[in-house]
Amino acid sequence: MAIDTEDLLTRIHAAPDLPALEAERVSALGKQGLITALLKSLGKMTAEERQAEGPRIHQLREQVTDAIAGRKATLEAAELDRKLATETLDMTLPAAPGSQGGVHPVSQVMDELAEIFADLGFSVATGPEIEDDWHNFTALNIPEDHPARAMHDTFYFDQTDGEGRRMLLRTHTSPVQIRTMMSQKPPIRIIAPGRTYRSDSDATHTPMFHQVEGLVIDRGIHLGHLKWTLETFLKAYFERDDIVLRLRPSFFPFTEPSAEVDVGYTVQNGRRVLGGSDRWMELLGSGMVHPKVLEACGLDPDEWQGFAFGCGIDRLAMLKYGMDDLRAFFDGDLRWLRHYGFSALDVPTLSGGVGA
Ligand code: 2NM
Repeated sequence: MAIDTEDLLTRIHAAPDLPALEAERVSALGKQGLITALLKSLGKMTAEERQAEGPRIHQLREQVTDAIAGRKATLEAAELDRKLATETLDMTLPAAPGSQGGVHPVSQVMDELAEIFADLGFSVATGPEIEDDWHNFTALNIPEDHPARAMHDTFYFDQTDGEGRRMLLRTHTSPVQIRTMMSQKPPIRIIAPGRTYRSDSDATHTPMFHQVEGLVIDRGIHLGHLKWTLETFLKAYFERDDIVLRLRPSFFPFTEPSAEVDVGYTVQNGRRVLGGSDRWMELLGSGMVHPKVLEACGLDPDEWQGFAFGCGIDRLAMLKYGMDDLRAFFDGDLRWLRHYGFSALDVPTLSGGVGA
């Protein structure tokens, strides 16, 4: 059986694309291929014939195999060049007018919080939503038999982590503060916004909700710093100078003393309008970080003090933008989103309208 080697190699080098090259490979080296047939013919030859033909056929196979590999590399490189040249995205193009999509009110409020607190020297800290019970409860001085740990409030996982710790969906963003205190040296000024989870569902509770907590650790920190910080934050957030706060004694395991923070409001045309001190509504929880929490994080309570606070972001959004049903936040109803959503191009800066 004769084979025109020159012709075969020319066809391989001229293969216009990968499928054409593959067809050449099959016709030469496939099960029914010419070179495969030559190799099979070796078995029927005499010893002398085989000695003469064997090396020639094997060399031919090697030559063709190399030619195919070389052509394949060339075609693939050309294909990549073509893609790089044609599949471009011009990042300088303006957004299409009337483009779909927008910023959810919760994201908008998170952006506003980051802006306002950045002006006060706070950075944004984040952490895992799947936590272990040490970071979520124990380090926060929440006792083993505390009702918040109960199965009916906390979503637990069946599995434990590698070290046998019980895993759960964080019930607040406080574990982020714990992780920050353990990994950074004071002074610390952070806010921790994010998703939190509790097994609770009715008109005013969704199983997933958003919280922002704040933490300041430094020397000589006291309740006065806490009250000023919250006042300054709320004045900027609600864009009103007449925000009045009232601190009521309360109890949290992780703060001592603890205070619930009420904000004054009036009712105008059936709507709550923040400002003044006509009526009060509870808005935040707060307090001085408990010495046991500081100690759990390796901080000496005689040297370092701090305050912390927390509140619901969904609640903050409802109050500022006048929504009345929490559940609508997570329904994904396009009409609601278009009505209450924000433009993706609307950057929330204090100078751009949000805040003082
Ligand atoms: C609140 C109310 C009061 C709080 C305390 C801490 C930590 F980690 F520093 F101990 N983080 N967050 C805290 C204090 C949270 O939310 C209603």
